[in-house]
Amino acid sequence: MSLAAGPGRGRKAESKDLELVVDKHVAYVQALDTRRGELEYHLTEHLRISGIYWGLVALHLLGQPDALPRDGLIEYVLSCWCENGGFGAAPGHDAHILYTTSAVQILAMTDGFAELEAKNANRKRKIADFVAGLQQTDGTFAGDEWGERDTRFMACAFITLSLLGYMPAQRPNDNPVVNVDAAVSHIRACQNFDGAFGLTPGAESHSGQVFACLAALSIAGALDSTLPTSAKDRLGAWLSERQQPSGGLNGRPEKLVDVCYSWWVMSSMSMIGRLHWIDREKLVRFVLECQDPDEGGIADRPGDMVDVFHLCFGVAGLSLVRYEGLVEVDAAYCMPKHILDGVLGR
Ligand code: GRG
Repeated sequence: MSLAAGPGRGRKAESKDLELVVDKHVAYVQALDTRRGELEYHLTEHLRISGIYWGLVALHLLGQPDALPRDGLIEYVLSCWCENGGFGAAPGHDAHILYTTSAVQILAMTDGFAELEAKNANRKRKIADFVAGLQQTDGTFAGDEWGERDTRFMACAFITLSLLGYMPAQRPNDNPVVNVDAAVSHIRACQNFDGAFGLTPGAESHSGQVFACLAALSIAGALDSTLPTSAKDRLGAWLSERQQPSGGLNGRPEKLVDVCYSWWVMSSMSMIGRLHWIDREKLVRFVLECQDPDEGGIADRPGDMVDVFHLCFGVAGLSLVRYEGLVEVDAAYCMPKHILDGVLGR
């Protein structure tokens, strides 16, 4: 649905007098790049390309995919390319899998793969080689040449490879040797007695890691074989306990609620088919309470400073629970579903 809206118009109030201030959020994202005089702009340079991904996802889901100039986005992404095949967070920064994933997601959302390959027809393959080269013998992925490992990087690897068409199942005869079975075995080893997943085997369960593991399993086509119904029930029970009396969700027991868990928890619930195990109305109300109704943007909790990370994951969480008028999001990729249908040919 298009959002041809006048200034300040919000989405139909779903939660008593609260409404999603769509136009304010769009204007908030558009203004981010004009704040170069502010200290915060420079302090966040180390994650700039992910910031662009968060803003672009929010715009797409809000129904305003063209609110940032396409050519400028693609030019910026290409300026973050590194000779080793990955992307850094900003021009001149070292390549890392986190920023490589954001770069490829932006290119997918802007239909920019032709521009990526315009100067060098092998760039997709070079990115795939960079990602594959980060896999370790135990199936884990390092984030960069320095070797830190984390289940997040597996999700990044599979998101990136699949968007480029380089998962082994997509291109069996021309593949940069990724061992999907070893990765899946490692994810299984990260599952805890409570049904949830941690950063490494034995590490505390955290809903962000649950998302990362389920996204990787889902893209690898191994979700159902890894999690039978009883395992989904146990995980779903742990995830449902993340909802607190305020309606917001936390990432693990005894921690504060945070809007971003409307994504990490709810996308996980979606992937295991248990979205309805959360009180939707209370969650929607909590997310709407975290908006800045005047300037746009969403904060972690009501009254806090807004930022584009929480805007992205707040809006994406609302999309998962089918908030009226939002474009449908894909739970494993955190990108518009219709774009993935095109890129993945599904
Ligand atoms: C495509 C969306 C997308 C992601 C790619 C990077 C990644 C794969 C997944 C990240 C998953 C993750 C670990 C999310 C959690 C982020 C977060 C808010 C961590 C905060 O952790 P703590 O310990 O906070 O600081 P708590 O709330 O536990 O106190």
